[in-house]
Amino acid sequence: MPKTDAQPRLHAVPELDWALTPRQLCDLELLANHAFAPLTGFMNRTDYESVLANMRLANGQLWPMPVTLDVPETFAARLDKDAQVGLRDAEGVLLAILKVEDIWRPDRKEEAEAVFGTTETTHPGVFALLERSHDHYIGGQIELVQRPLHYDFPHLRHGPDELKAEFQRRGWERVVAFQTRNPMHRVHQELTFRAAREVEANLLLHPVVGLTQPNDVNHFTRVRCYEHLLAHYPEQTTMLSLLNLAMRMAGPREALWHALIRRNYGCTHFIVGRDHAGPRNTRTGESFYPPYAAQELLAEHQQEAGIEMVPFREMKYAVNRAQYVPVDELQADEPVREISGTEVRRRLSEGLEIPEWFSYPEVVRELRRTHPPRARQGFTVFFTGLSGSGKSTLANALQVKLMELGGRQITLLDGDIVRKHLSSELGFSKEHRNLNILRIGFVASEITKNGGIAICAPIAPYATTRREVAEMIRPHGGFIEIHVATPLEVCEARDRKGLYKKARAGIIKEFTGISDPYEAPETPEMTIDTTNIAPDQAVQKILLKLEHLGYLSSQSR
Ligand code: PPS
Repeated sequence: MPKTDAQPRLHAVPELDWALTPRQLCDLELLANHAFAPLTGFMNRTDYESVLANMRLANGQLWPMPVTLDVPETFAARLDKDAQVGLRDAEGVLLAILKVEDIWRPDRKEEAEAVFGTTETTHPGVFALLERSHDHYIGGQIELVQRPLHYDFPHLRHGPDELKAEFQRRGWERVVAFQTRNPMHRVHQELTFRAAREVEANLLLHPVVGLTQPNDVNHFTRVRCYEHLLAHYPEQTTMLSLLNLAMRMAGPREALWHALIRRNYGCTHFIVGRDHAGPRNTRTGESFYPPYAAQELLAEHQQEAGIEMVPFREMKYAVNRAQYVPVDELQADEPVREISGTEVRRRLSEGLEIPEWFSYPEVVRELRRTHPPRARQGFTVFFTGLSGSGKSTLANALQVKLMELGGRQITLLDGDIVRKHLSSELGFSKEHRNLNILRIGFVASEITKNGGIAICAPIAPYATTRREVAEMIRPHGGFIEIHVATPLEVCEARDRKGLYKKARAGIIKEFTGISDPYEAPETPEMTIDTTNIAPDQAVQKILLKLEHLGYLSSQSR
């Protein structure tokens, strides 16, 4: 059982406090428990620049990933060198004190290029860096006051010292670690078996439970799945431990980083597969990194890293042998079966069979508990478009139609309703609009999570904010974006509220489409121009779409 520091040590009272973001909180934990050794704090500028340029700290030690503390300019401006900053969790608990060595404004595009090899914000790590992180970094040593507390799965959380002691207690000298952010199925079990056998080592299943990709299966579900799978490993040979890492999805650099972290946990070997920690470009569907780039980088550095890579080859289920076989050991034309991650999600969402050769029934059952078929999931229909485009009319008509079908709880979050009940103090500056949309997103995600239907109809003019809303909702259910693309001329000619006239006269400032931008969605689920279509016809189209996507059950048709 991991220790908790019940008696915080005495420490100086920090001059300023910083509430850590979820990413920073994960980083702090791994800095404090030495999983990020040789780092002893958030990076200063020299180390940061050296890591970007050479994958090494300024003293030459191998380290591929920036570990920085980002803060807004307003906060940075209040700091002097040598200031002490209290690092607190979301509840305000003081976890550590940062002794500031450096305060600087990084070139985050340069960082994206160096670490991720791209500045494309369709890359989740680049998006987090360029669109979600603050524009100043503060670096310095940290003094731990209290370890971050975890209430979930405490029996499976170990720091490096605890894990090393556990290996020693079990007499494990050679340990091969398996990293994952996904549920594990039989193919993963087979490849971990083979890896352990190949290098004659014990096996550590070391899944990441900190921050992974927004649409990943949540770690609570995954850990229950891993526990079921563990029962299928020979006792005494395999161990499960959770790693509270915030992944960056940086492909090759990330793989090397993962290996160094596992070395710090006392592992001697590390499994690296195809496209390790490489995300797909959501626009093109292509991987950001060549499939074996991670293995190549690790092969180059493994000796210096002090941990040996076990590269694994792709495996497929050979039907006639009733077992998984590496693809290069398959006979020509040998019949194989495979089910991709996307196909697993489709089968779960449609309530279809997932065969036993692919996954153990207990694991599938666990996944089904959190991923019921779409017809039993909540969803959000998110209309976006100019004022007067017909969003509210469609949203109202859709609500009524869904109520007529019956059996579902529906909430309408129309632009005007929200501005009255949730955002009455907000105006129409970019900042206020974003706040307004994020509030709508928060409420809609709660409704979706609890199996309800949220219909939102704000203007929502900015693409990145809409994306953020989608990311808040998608892990919990459906997010259907509908662009009400009625042209500006038509909206202006309608001018039901007389606002366009006022906007043209300059009486209303920052008016969307006139004196403020509207960024049209690039890939909405539907586009509806209400110029020549009656609301009930448009709503029929939406209902068909929802049915096609599987969100309306056959009983409610
Ligand atoms: S936003 O950008 O999404 O926060 O806007 P939203 O909350 O949907 O706006 C709600 C209604 O506010 C009226 N209104 C304005 N719209 C755009 N720009 C400016 N400056 C503005 N001032 C007031 C407008 O009638 C919006 O309602 P709809 O239903 O879209 O016409």
